[in-house]
This record gives sequence, structure tokens and C-alpha cells, in this order.
Amino acid sequence: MRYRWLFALVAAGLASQAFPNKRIMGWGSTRGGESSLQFSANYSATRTMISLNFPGATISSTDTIAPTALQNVDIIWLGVTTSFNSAITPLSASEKTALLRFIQEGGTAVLFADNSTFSAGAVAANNSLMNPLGLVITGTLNGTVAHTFVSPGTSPFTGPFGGVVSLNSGFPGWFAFVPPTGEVLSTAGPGGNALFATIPPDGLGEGSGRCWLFADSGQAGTGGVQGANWNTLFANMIEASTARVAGQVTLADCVAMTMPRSLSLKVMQGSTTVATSTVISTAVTDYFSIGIPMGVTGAAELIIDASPHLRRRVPITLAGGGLNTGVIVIENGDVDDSGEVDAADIDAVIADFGDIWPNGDGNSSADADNSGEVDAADIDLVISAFGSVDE
Ligand SMILES: [Ca+2]
Ligand SMILES: [Ca+2]
Ligand SMILES: [Ca+2]
Repeated sequence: MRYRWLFALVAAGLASQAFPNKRIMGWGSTRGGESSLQFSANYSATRTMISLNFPGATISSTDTIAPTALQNVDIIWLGVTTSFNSAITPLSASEKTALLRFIQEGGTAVLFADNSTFSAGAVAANNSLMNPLGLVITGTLNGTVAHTFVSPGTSPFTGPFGGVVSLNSGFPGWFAFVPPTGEVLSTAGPGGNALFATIPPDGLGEGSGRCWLFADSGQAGTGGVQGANWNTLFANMIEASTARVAGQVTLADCVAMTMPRSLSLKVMQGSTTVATSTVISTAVTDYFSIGIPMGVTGAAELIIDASPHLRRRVPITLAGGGLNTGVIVIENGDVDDSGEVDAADIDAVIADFGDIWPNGDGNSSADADNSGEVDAADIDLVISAFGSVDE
């Protein structure tokens, strides 16, 4: 029991690490060239817009998409063009996985593909960015193409930073397929090809963040399509994005991760549920995050539960954006998930004694230490945690 209080103190101390505003990450110059939000000269007006409208916002860069790089990020901003005729190195398999997981765990993605012919590498780069989200990008539309807004009076064409009157793209591609959970926001002419689409929150699973998806990277380039209308659109998009409460969870007393464990996450303010999500943990200490609406402020609780682990309640202070909780440890031993480590849990281990996972046929939580076998170590674990209860 004693160490539980130590963990509580650590978590309370870390909870003060609140970030007051949007944390945006894009490509570095090496990988992204002109698509680097932080460094590209073509994004200077956009950077000015962000600093004016979101004074606490930070813009950072990475040349590799990985869970560690994305830990303290609310919005990822990636394009495929490194110049008017060169493309990024396509996202690798692990980068696609990391990008998808970032979105599934509440992150907001702003992604710019382009036409299929601007570079020999165009198709591979486009596909690597859009296919993981279920979209198909194709083709080249010649010249300057005006956007027709599907619903002009709605976000992000209107919003707290004003109305978007018109948008043009130069030589865009188009989305040949947008998944049913997505929505086309603008087309090349009435009923024409899709130029701009979104996947709303929860569209890629419970708790997933919003995706803003463009069939052109001209906003980063030199096609003459930058300007107030694009930056008004971007401001409305950033305002409408979610923030991420992120950190790491350690599943106490696990010696391996033979079976992935499902983490139930919830952010509450009093009796009000701010956000809920489910995250699959595949490491004893694994990353988690949960998207919450931007602008939610004040005292809150992050509630984490799993099986055979006990529920933890971690006090956090929301400051309008995301925050990092650091490492949170949840206690083991509640095999039957009753909320208390008690004699029933010993009985539950005995009932499945000898089961071998991942091919067991009983309760996989009976293998409390996740070693792959329901054995004496699991009984010892329950006894050592005996009497502990859900917070
Ligand atoms: Ca539990
Ligand atoms: Ca129990
Ligand atoms: Ca075991």
C-alpha cells in the first residue's frame, strides 16, 4: 500500500506540467523541405497567423514520425512536397502505424497530399500519407482550381477567426475515395472532384482526433495560393482541434506482455465526462493519450482502469490545451475486476491454473503477471496486493 501513496504524489507533481495552448509538430527541413511548418519560408505568413491567434502555441519539428516524437503534440502538420517538383521520402510502415495511433489516441492531423505527377516520387508519397486513413488520392487537375465549399456556412469555413470567402489550389490531385466516416468539405466545382476532406473525432475509433485532409500542398509551396483565406481557414481548423492528455502507464507486476491489455481512459470534471477512450497497451510501460476539447480548463481527474489492474484517479489541471502526466503506475491483482484484490481473485487464479497464453481458454487476467502461464507467481502477486481497491 505504501508505494501507492508515493505514486500518487509523483502524479500530482507532474500534473502541474500543463501546456497552455496548441502544440503543433511538422516536418523538419531535412525531411519536409518547403512543407516544414517551422522552417519553410512559404509558411512564414502561417507562422505569423499562429503566433497572433494562438499566443501560447508551439511549433516543433521532426524528421521521423515515432511515438516518442509525438508524445507532447496536439496537432501534426505534414505535407508531401519538399519543393515544386520533389517529394518527401514516403512514410515507412512504422511511421504509418505511429501516425494512425497518434490520431486514434486523440491527435489532430493536418495532412497535405498533392497531384500524382509533380515528382517521380509523388504517388508513393501521397499514398503513404493518405492510405493509412483509408483515403485514395489520385490524378492531376491542371492550372488554378477554385474550391466549391460543400457547406459554406459551417466550420472550418466559418469560425472564431472569420469567414473563408474563397480558396484556390494550383495543380491539385483529388480524393477518389473518402471513407464513410469522413466528409468531403470542398470540391473542384459543383459535384466535382474532392479537394478537401475531414474525418471527424471518433471517425477512426472511439476517442480518435480530427483529420483535415488536402489533395494539394500548394499552401506550403509557391503556387500563389497562400494568403488570408488559407490562413483564416487554418486558424479555424486549429481552434476546432482537440488537445491531448498524454503520458505513460506502467502495468505493475507484469513480467512480460504475453497478452495486450486494454486501458480504459476517462477525463472527468466533477460528474461531467470530458472525454473517454480505450487504448491497447502492448508494453509493460506504454504510451497512452486521450483527446479532449481545446479550451477546457480547470481541475479534472484522469481515470485509468484495466484488468487485472486497479483503477487509478490522477488529479490534473487543464489549461486549455494538452498536458503530459508522466508515468502513471496502476496496481495489479484484481483478477476478476471486482474493484478489490480479495479472496475471489485467488480463487480465479486457481480456477484457471495451468492455462497457457496466448492460447488459453479461461480468463487471461488470471495470468496476472502476463508471463504466459497461470502459475504460482500469479497467486503470490494477488496475495501481496491483497486488500487494495479501486480509487
Ligand atoms: Ca480493473
Ligand atoms: Ca477482485
Ligand atoms: Ca503468470
